[in-house]
Amino acid sequence: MRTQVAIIGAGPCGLVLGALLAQSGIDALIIERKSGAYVLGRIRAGVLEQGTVGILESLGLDGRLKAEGLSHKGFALGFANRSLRIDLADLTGGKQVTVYGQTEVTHDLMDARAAAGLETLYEADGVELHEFASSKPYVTCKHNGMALRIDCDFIAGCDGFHGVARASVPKVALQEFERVYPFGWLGVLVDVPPCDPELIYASHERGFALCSMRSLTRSRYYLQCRADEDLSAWPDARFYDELRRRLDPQAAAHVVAGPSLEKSVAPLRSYVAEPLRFGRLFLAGDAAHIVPPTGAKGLNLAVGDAYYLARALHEYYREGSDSGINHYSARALDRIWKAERFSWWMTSLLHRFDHYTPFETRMQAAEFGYLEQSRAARIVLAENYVGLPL
Ligand code: FAS
Ligand code: PHB
Repeated sequence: MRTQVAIIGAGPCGLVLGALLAQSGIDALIIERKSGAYVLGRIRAGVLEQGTVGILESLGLDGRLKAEGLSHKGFALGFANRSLRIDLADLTGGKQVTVYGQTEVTHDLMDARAAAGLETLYEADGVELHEFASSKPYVTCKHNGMALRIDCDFIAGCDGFHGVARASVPKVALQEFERVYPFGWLGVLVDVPPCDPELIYASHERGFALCSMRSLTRSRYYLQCRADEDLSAWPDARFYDELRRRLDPQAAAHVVAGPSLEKSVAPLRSYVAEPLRFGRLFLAGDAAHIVPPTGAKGLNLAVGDAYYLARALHEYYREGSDSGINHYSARALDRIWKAERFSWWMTSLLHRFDHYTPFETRMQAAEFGYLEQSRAARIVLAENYVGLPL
């Protein structure tokens, strides 16, 4: 087979990249390890930045998003039995975020790709990357029992943190930055109305809790837990009891218990690989970086990388310029590190760290007190939360 760009991974990064390249008339084949149903079955992000919505709009993929997405102009921070509303619209000159699950974004992207007759190889086994240091890279895999070779001009590694793309780069060529947090998030998806119309990020001495949602009838709750938490020790009843203990009384009183549709533990880490280009191979999305979900940046960063890489490849194919592909890594990393900073800051502020000294615990309280007192501090939080400019 032959394509111009071989995209590894049909998550949001690979699918957005494929859609943007198609808009530029650039041929791209997506090669995905799992089935489409499996990809859709993963419950992940829930909050879209305005820039992400803009990119989906530019692709004509905002129909369902506009009909079903929830516009959120603020959220609450809870700390030591105090609550502080972060008024995003007021603090950012009118910007907001949209609550619309990653599952729905992926669904919309998949449907559009299929409708456009663009090919995705699902359930591709043994994907391997070859010769990406040369001008003639190629990908091999097994699909429907057949051994395939896909010759291409470029390979986009959009295959997530545990993918094959970054793993194909010689370790000596990579510089890796990582912080693994000493806890995880126990997440529950449940068909009950949210306990509050807006998200609540609650810091409590028992641990962090997040009240989010997917719609006005479907809630998404998270509890800070051990990184190696045993799911079987968390029947629904225990989850709701613990959630209520970490929330302010009013929010706690509005938590409706219901049978969980999904329950999982996600580890938290900050991670960046540098650089993001190796000859004809580019890394994008979780293949290149991971943020703790506290700042709701993971999905949005992945879409931002896809936007930058698509622009670079458009310049290469349509304008005959190498400038974009030569600057992709530095340009994407500049935005990635700022999102890493914000996600690390919000995680450090809101979570309970067993190893914290009394001094560090006082620093958390002072940080929250400063947010209460300073509009400037709230503006900094708000402009990062709604998303820095692309
Ligand atoms: P993805 O991991 O989504 O997609 C990569 C794709 O590549 C997958 O479909 C995978 O099957 C495929 N792949 C992997 N190896 C391959 C191979 N060898 N060959 C072919 N294909 C291969 N972000 C938030 O903002 N908020 C959240 O609440 C949140 N919760 C999360 C919970 C979990 C458990 C995880 C793991 C992540 C969460 N994230 C969250 C982050 C998440 O949304 C990612 O940022 C987002 O999925 C990134 O998209 P991609 O870069 O496309 O990577
Ligand atoms: C979610 O709804 O899954 C969600 C929302 C906000 C976050 C993290 C996760 O910061």
